Amino acid sequence: MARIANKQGDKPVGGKYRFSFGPWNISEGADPFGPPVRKPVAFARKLKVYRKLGFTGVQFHDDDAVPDLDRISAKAAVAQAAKLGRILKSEGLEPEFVAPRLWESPRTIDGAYTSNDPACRRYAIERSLLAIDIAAALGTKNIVLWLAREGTYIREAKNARLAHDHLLTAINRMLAHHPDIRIMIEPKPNEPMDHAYLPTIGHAIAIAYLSDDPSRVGGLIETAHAKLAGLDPSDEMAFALFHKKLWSVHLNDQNGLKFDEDRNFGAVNLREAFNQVRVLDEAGYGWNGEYVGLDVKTFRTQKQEKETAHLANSKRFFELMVHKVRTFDRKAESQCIKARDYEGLERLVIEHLLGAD
Ligand code: 3MF
Ligand code: MG
Repeated sequence: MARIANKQGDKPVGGKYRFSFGPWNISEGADPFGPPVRKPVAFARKLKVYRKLGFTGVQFHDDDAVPDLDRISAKAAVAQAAKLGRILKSEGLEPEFVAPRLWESPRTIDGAYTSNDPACRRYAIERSLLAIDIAAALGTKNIVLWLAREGTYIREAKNARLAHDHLLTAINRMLAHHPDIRIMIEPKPNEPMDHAYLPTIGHAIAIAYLSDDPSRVGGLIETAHAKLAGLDPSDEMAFALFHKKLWSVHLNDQNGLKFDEDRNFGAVNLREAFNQVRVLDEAGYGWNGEYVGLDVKTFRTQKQEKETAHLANSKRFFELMVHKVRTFDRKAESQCIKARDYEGLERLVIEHLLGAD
């Protein structure tokens, strides 16, 4: 088995953040109620956008990297991925991760790893092993599992205890397939499922410790997903950081408990954005090569000409927030904490965010 060449993690980047997104973040505006409203942008053209917007990391679904994956041979898929890896290099880009897309095939209708049909479960694992081969050929060791269809609409339809055993089996098969790959679970509590398995980072980390190699199973936290679970995203991140298992983030924002909005980072709740950046910056997130991923989508109402503005904007909001975090008066903060003057602390934070200090 060829070793994966890229050495993410070897080069501290000195507190300077590196940014990534996936091709799905330049979207055509389709939603469940209507067709696309913007013209598709060819993948090669999307790649040209990255550097222009100041991004260097590319996130992939397996079939973003190798289209029609289920219809070509594994050998052809790997060759195509290797070619794409060379293109990325020539564009000055790096693949951040590959995520097996396990939510579109007819064989994943009833779930992928947790399908009630053993043949469908086998398909899901085989496809995931191929995604690992694609990742290796592209030059990344990171595999993301967004467990889109693992869960139920009809609670009695699956044995939830057994479903977790199936998830663990799948994770262990992936770990055994390549000695370098590591798995990042991206928890999400609902949508498309009514209730998803592994809905929070706590669930993800619990299963990581049960796996055959806990050091290679961690998480990716998305702001909107944590908020959909009714949780504070910065506390979710802090929990994963405490376990040294926050290996990527999907920063964005979410306006309450509704469909997954993927709004611009910080656009809904500045204070929550402040606290996410604060937790990340304090913990040295990024020093081991982790990317700041922005899983943001522009609205359906956006015209084609500015269809990438949300990416540049979210990156800018993040950077401005880094400045806010680093210029926060820590001395005044600790005085407030020492005196248990939490009204004073609140005033300090809000005045700082409003630029009144
Ligand atoms: C769904 C998501 C996904 C994942 C992506 C990579 C389309 O809510 O956030 O974005 O991030 O599949 O895991
Ligand atoms: Mg995401």
